[in-house]
Amino acid sequence: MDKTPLDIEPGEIPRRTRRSLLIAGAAAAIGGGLWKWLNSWSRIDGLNAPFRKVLDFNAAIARGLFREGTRAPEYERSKAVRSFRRNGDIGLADLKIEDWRLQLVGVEHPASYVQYSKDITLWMYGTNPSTAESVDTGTGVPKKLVTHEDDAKGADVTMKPMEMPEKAHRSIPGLLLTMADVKKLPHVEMVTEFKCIEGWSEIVYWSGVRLRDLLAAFPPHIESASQLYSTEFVAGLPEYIAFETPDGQYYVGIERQVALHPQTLLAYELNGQALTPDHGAPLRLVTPLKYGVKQIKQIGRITYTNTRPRDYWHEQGYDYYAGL
Ligand SMILES: Nc1nc2c(c(=O)[nH]1)N[C@H]1C(S)=C(S)[C@@H](COP(=O)(O)O)O[C@H]1N2
Ligand SMILES: [Mo]
Repeated sequence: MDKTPLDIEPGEIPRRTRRSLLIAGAAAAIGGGLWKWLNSWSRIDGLNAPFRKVLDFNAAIARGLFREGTRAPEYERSKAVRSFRRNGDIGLADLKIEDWRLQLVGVEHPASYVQYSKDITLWMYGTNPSTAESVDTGTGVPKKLVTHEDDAKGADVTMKPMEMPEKAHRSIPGLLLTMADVKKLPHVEMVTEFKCIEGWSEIVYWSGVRLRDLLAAFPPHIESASQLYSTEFVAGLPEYIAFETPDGQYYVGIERQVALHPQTLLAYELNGQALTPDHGAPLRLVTPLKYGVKQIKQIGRITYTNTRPRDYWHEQGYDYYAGL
């Protein structure tokens, strides 16, 4: 497979490439961020991304990843825990996976994709009937359908019926991607240490796709992005990526450097098995560069943005960046 700029990882950049990346970075700076590299990237087949042209990833790598060449340690698969601890159930529901869509906001030329929707907020996520509030016929007491005695938070982790957000309706155009769309991106596996701010950590075996491959397949809207960029910044890439659960109850934001990092995944498997609802089915964020609070489970919406997104635990007083 041909190497694309996205395949280049910090630490394995050959000297010649490194020089051309630096030149590219300098060209971007000289051109006031307007320097654009025509990307003939065609690694992903079958994705309807006719405008995947500009993507200034060379400069992104030169300025961001390049400098931030840190990688979290990776482990042998045998070191991974067999049963990963569960913690935090805000915004989680037992979704019908076939009814799930990834809402993607901020792509360039959204209407050019088959996955285009004039208003992604109208998407209805179905939940499995088994998780609807069920009542013990004998006692009339509501049954907890999923409880995890051995969890960090014990029985606090439960599946609740999903309540969709109240709509003071503002329509948002964007894409509605299926799991099949996500799985067309290159599959990657990673065994890394997961750390929770509460003090526990476990080694976990994840599979999924790189977030930066999603960005490459569905490039951000460059005009609006580049307006806000001084020569300091990379044209064509948003400063932040915002994530929300389908019901909007849990939400996080991460910076561009983290979004582009090769160990930042949209994970759909844990120990080689599809994620369970309590671990964030069907798709969650995994990044060993951040504490667990940022690793949002059950993603419903991803938004490319230059404005720092809302963040659930930051609003509760925690550090926004939650970096390790
Ligand atoms: N939707 C959602 N994602 C979430 C949380 C949550 O409450 N809701 N909690 C976070 C916290 S604090 C941690 S430690 C991890 C735990 O992930 P796990 O349950 O798969 O171990 O999920 C993170 N992602
Ligand atoms: Mo956590």
